[in-house]
Amino acid sequence: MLKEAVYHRPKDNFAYMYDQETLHILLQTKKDDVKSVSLIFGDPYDWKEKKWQADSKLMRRSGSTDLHDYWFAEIKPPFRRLRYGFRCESEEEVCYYTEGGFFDSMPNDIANYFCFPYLHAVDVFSPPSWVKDTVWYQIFPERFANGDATLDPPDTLAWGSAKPTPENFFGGDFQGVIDHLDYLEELGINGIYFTPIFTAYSNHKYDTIDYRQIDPQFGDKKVFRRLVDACHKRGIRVMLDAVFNHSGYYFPPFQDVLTHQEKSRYKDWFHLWEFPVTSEKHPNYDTFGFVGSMPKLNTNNQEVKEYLLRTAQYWVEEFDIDGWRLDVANEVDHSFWREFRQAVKSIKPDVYILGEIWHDSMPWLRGDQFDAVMNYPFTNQAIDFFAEQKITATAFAEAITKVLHMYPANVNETAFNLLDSHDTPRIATLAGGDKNKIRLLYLFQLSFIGTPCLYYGDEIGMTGGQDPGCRACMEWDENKQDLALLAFVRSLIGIRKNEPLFGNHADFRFLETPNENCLVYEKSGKTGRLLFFLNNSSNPVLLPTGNFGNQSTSREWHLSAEDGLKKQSAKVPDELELPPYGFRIFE
Ligand code: ARE
Repeated sequence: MLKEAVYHRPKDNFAYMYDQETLHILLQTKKDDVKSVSLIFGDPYDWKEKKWQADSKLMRRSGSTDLHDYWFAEIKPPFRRLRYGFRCESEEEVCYYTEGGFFDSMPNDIANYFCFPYLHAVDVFSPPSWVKDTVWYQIFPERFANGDATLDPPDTLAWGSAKPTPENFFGGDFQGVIDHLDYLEELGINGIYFTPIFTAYSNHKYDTIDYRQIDPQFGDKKVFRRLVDACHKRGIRVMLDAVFNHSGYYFPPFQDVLTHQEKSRYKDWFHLWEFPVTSEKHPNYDTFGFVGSMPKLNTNNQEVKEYLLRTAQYWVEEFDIDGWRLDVANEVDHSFWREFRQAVKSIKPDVYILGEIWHDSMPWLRGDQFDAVMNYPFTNQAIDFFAEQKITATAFAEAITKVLHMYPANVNETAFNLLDSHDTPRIATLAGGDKNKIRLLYLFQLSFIGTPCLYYGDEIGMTGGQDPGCRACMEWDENKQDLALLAFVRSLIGIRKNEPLFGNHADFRFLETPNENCLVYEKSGKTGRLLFFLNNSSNPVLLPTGNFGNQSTSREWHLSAEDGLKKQSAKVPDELELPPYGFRIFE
């Protein structure tokens, strides 16, 4: 056994409360090294005749990555306390792994064991319950629809008349969104994420001037309130973008600094290096990236803190918004985010907090800061496999398994799974315009656990490269929309909402594939199980199903744009025919 590869810590993704009674324990070992693992566990105070009363439970292999196997067990400690260790068995040996190291036989001294001291209900990671059943739709307000031409900023171009540039404006606004709520409701989404809407200089509005005002090009507070109410009436939640890492150049406190320099009462609101403060050539203050027009805010300053936290509360309190997406969340201090959580949840306990972090984000997902992060590690793998076909089915399964094992299961259930965004090229462009690939991307995203987010216009096949290319005006001319793709996405969203196994109420796992172009996965839950077979290639495939064909499936699901979902009696055949980019689903 390769002992160096055996890993556990009694926290985070390796040991966590799934709910207030249930502990999940995981162990990592070298791939294909250990044959079986048992959890040895007991209450720390349960002794008889000087002997600790430990129990044992076989752990199941919950997944494999390129390097590791993961072993999983669920325990409900009757007194909410646990000491535990692992019995690992390989071909050549048996050993016991504990906090005190490795032993040939079970150690007697309880001090050696891992310790989960107490299951406190208050410490359980608890995102709002509605998020689990949400399908998000991301809107870049300047580019969704122009519903009120009287608000257009100077030099507004005719809708869709030019390619998006970092500077141009097309006049998208809230009235435009209100006008198209029927479209969104029919699509089936039930959450909208708006990129910034507060007064700012640029077309993307990430350079805030006034955090308490709606940008006049989008409308005013009255129309925003109408928008939120109209969404709520249709069961659609509303999430706004909080750009608290930095302000815009024209944010009055920063302007005050430029004017009054050392004498400015706002000089501690920013991270200034020296006086005179200047943005000429290279800014001499901390910024987002190297962008002089985005001075970094000092979120450790009491006044800044109060100002931003009050702002966050204001939009929840006054406008009943349902969520905050936090821009550049990982460059703001943890202490600020802890206070942020308390502040907004004290107004509305089920408000959703989503951090924009592109990397492994465990430190923000321990229950005291965010409810989710934007799951770009998922995005990257989905693009590599489906859109760009750069990796095999096994490599994809291993990579996604790794992403899943980065976090506790309850964190994965609310992960914000996106395929692209206003910061990346669109999927249609990444997939070289191949709609077959896009269909598989959506099928995987919408049948995966977590909460999926669609980027406006992807559902009708819009293309666009890296920012600003991905920010074109929404195409409203039906003759230019891919209506077949739209119908397909609409029916997938419908299935996700109506079939708990397809949606977020089932366990997900990959099955070993006999063909490197084909992905096989299973969703299982209280009501049964689903088996998915996806052919990610332009050739037809005859897939031997020896490994899973004999399992008790009884119906095949047929999905068509016209009739939605139809279920037909069928078993998985010994050899499964999959057309190019085809998929089949069995129940
Ligand atoms: C503009 C130009 C860009 C140019 C950039 C730098 O459009 O082409 O590269 O300037 O000069 C907003 C606007 C952008 C604008 C930017 C600066 O939307 O159009 O870019 O402001 O003016 C990292 C951060 C992540 C951040 C991305 C962009 O970690 O937080 O970079 N995303 C948010 C928003 C953006 C927004 C800002 C931040 C600023 O979502 O829209 O930009 O408020 C890797 C790294 C990630 C990195 C990611 C993307 O994976 O690991 O950390 O994200 O790439 O670069």
